[in-house]
Amino acid sequence: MYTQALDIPDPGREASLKAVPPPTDATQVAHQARFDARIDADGKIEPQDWMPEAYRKTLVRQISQHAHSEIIGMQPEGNWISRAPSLKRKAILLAKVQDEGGHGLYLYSAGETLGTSRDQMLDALHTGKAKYSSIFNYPTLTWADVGVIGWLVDGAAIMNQVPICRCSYGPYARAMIRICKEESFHQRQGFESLMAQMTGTPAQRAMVQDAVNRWWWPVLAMFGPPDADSPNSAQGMRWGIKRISNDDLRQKFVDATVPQARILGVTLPDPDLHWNEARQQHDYGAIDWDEFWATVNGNGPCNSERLATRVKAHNDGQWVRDAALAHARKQKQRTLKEAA
Ligand code: FAQ
Repeated sequence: MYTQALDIPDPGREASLKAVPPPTDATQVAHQARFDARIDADGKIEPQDWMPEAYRKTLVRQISQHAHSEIIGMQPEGNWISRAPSLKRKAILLAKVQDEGGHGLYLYSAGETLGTSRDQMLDALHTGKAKYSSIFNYPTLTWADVGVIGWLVDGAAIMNQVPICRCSYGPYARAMIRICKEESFHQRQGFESLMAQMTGTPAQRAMVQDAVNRWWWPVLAMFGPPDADSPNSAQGMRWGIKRISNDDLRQKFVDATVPQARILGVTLPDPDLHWNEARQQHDYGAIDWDEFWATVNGNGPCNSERLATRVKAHNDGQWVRDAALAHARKQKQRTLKEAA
């Protein structure tokens, strides 16, 4: 269902590639030719390989935004760890939130292979210069929100991330393989939790429906702006970083989710959502892009709370980093002394 077997070619996209300055001297031209040939042959670029500066910059942007999304994404569900309704649900939720922290670590490590330090990436997050996914600026009001995040947010994340397992940059592609396996468990546990709630009382069913109503549209927006308004897509696809466009992934997600909603017994809050026999896909209603951009630009329901929590956690953890560095220094000195 969350397949990567879909590259949707669009020759028109070549025309809108971002202006990337061509190399000038002969060595650079040869490097560029080798790089282009490897991309055209669907090969991998590794950290030690020559790469255009714009490719490196794009990867640092996307990988660090992705890492930031994973660690900020721990907060909405983390809020519910102390209030999970049973020991079993608490253990599952703890494991899931820890997984998201782990995804952040793999991704910051992948970002570091491009020559940018974790401190630099975190500084960009903490000073509000770097983006993270819009979806994590929405509140988790009830326990049902935790299930809906697993079902819909992780479902959307897998749809977007499975194709990145085939990204042209080796360390990012390899990190995504494990991340996608874990996201798959996250999606299933969310669906299973909602299934349990939907077989409960009318109040529990109403709580699930209310959560679905609040999350559906922000989840659709999570795939990014429409292709026509996506400045990075054409170049990202030319470089094999992005394999499937924002709109095509969004469509695949809607088509995969409608039957799941039917099994759960919830209604997706879109009167325009229906099967289009001619297209063999679902039509769906208009996304509120003003709300999306307001959230991306810092004015969503929880942006300031999320960032403040993150900065506080970082500052509170300073003593741990200091202690680890002091210990490493001592160990190094001891090794040098022994060798002398
Ligand atoms: N939120 O030209 P495009 C998860 C920005 S992880 C905020 O289309 P691109 C796991 C975009 O950065 C979720 N900003 O850009 C989890 C760009 O701005 P810039 C994160 C957004 O890069 C689950 C501008 O709009 N996943 O959920 C968003 O080609 C549960 C124009 O956009 C990833 O990061 C947005 N939703 O495509 C954790 C996956 N969409 O940078 C906890 C990797 C767009 O030029 C609990 N990333 N923007 O200033 C990608 O696939 C891509 O970067 C896209 C955006 C598809 C997000």
